[in-house]
Amino acid sequence: MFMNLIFDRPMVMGILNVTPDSFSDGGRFTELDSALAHVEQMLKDGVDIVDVGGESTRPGAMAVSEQDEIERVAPLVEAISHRFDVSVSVDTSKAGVMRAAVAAGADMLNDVRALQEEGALLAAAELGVPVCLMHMQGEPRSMQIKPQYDDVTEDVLRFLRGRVDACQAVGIARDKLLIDPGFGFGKSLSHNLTLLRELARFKSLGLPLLVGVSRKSMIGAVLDKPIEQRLYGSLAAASLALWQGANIIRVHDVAATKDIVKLCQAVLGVGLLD
Ligand code: 8Y7
Repeated sequence: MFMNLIFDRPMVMGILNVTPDSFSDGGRFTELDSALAHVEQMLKDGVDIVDVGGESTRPGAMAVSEQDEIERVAPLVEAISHRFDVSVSVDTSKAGVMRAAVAAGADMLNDVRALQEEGALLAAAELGVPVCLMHMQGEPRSMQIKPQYDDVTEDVLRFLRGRVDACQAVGIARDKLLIDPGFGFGKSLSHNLTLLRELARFKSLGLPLLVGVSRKSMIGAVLDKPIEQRLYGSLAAASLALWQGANIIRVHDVAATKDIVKLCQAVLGVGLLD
């Protein structure tokens, strides 16, 4: 289903969170049902890719077992890919989840650990689907404690170049890769703002660029606003990213983002990848 990574226009990736339900049996059906209703709404709003995640990677979050993650993600991926004509991305770092997700119909992998977990490189190479390599300093549990860089953009670029090389070394074709500087993942406010200001430098890798800033703390810190009041700030940040060549914007608010993508696209015209 995935359009073989032709980025002639910027795309919107809608975030679908699979929240674990405290009700063991009864909860499952409503959980799946409300997730599918959310996908349906995102499709009406013009979403291009739905990103399904079974592990919380929010700052301070705890790890989830592979089995739990598979049980959360696989049935949902299967239901979405059977029911809807949309590309499905799975947000995971675990080789077993990657295999189960692609078997269930996932079109793309989104790994905040850039395939550094045991067996992940090999799994991605075997599965042959596109993979987004994201930069993170540290682990979610502790990454915001004291992030440090010599030159944040240069350091993140060097890391991503290294991961692209590691992928190519195990036979993952370059045209299957996307990169993402990982806003908010082991970065201070000033690191995040610098990365956004210098985002165009990531185009030097010649790979599609994915950006996720939706409702993140960097927006909250600048505006001094809680999560539910960060939409306008998120749209401004997404516009700045699009202006510098971002190819996919990962967001909660699909309809609003679709408007600014169209606007940016109209101003930029063709040639968004270079
Ligand atoms: C990102 C992400 C999250 C991001 C990519 C949140 C899973 C935190 N952020 N994946 N995931 N890029 N590629 O606030 O920025 O959505 S989770």
